[in-house]
Amino acid sequence: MTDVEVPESHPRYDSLRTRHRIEAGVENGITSKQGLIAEGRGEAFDYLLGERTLPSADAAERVAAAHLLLARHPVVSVNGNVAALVPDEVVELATVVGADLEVNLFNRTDERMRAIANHLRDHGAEEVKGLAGDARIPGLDHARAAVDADGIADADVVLVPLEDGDRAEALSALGKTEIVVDLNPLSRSAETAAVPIVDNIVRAVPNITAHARDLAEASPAELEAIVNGFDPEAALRAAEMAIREGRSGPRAATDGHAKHD
Ligand code: PTJ
Repeated sequence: MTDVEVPESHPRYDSLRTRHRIEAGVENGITSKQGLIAEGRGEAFDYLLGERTLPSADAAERVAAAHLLLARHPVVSVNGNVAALVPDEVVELATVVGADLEVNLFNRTDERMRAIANHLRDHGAEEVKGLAGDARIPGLDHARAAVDADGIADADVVLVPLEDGDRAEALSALGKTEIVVDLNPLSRSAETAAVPIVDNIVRAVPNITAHARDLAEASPAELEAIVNGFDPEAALRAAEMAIREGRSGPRAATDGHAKHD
C-alpha cells in the first residue's frame, strides 16, 4: 500500500495515484477545483491512448528537449495541476535544461500563486518566478495575462503543460516557441503549439528530462536537425489515429479484453 491507500497491484494504480495527487492539491490550496475536471478529461483521453507514451509522443518529447537546450531563455510554466502531479520532475527538468520555473495560472489568486511557489521550493526549486506579474501577454483578460518581465515575457521557448487554448494562442502570437503537453490532440493548445506532446504530464516531463540528458553533449547543429525534422501536424494525426482506431488502447494492451475498472 502507499500513502494514498491504493495497492500497487490494482490494475489502475497509476491513474488512481494521479487522481489522489490532484485531490491533495485541491486540499492544500495548490490546484483549482477546475483542475479536478481537467484531470477527469485528461484521464479519459489517456485511457483511449492506452495509458502509455506513443512513439510519436516520445519523438515530440525529444524535440522538446532539443528546443529547451537550444533556447536563449527557456521557461517551464507551472499551473495547479502540474504542481500537484509532477513537482519534483519539473524542478529536475528545469535544472537539467537551465530553465526558469514560472507559476502561471488560469484561475490566478495570490494565495494559490504563493502556495505553488512554496510547494516548488519544498521540492527543491531555488528560484520560482511568476509572483511579480509585472508584464502582460497582450490580448488576454487581466488575471490570465500576468507574467514576469524577466520570465515568460522574456522567454524564447516556453513549456506550457495543460494550457488553455486562448493563452496558448496569445503566447504563440508573441513569437515564442511553445511546447504544449496535452492529452487531447484536438485541443486548441495542442494545435497552436510548435511542439504538441500528446502524453500524460506524469510521463512526459521525466521523458523530456531523460532526452535532455541524452542530448547534453549534442552540438547545436545536431539539436537543430532534430528540431527541423519535426512535423507537429503528423504528431497530432498519429495521436488522433491511435485514439480513433484503438490500436494502442486498453483493448489492444489487454489482448482483446478491455479493462472495466
Ligand atoms: O491551475 P490553473 O488555474 O492554471 O488551472 C489549470 C487548468 C488545467 C484547470 C486550466 O488550465 C484548465 O481549465 O484547463 P482545460 O481547458 O480544462 O484544459 C486542460 C487540458 O489538459 C485538457 O485538454 C485535458 O485533456 C488535458 N489534461 C488533463 N490532465 C492531463 C492533461 N494533459 C496531460 N496530462 C495530464 N495529466
